Amino acid sequence: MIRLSRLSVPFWREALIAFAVFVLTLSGSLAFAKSFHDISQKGRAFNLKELSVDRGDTVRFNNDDEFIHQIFIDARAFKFDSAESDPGHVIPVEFTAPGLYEVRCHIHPKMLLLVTVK
Ligand SMILES: [Cu+2]
Repeated sequence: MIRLSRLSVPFWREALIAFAVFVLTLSGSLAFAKSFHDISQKGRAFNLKELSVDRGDTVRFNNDDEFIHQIFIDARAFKFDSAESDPGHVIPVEFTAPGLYEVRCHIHPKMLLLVTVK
């Protein structure tokens, strides 16, 4: 009995430490959980004028028109230049740096979406 109780103290200490590490890892991954945001390209326009996302989030640009679109961002902190996207296709863009970005389509120069990345 004495031997068992001597053995069980370090076991429970290790179990508690392992549990604490597990909880911290879980809360850490929740804090950095990445989200997806859907934007529609329709009628030669984005369905929103502004969007706010968290760093690491992905914006999916859905081509809901009957002709091609494209996505480009040309900022110092973040650049993106997609291929042309056919109707029904999606361009995913992961925003990896905080800032305010002008998202445009080079085919339709009037298309503009302002994305704030926190
Ligand atoms: Cu376009």
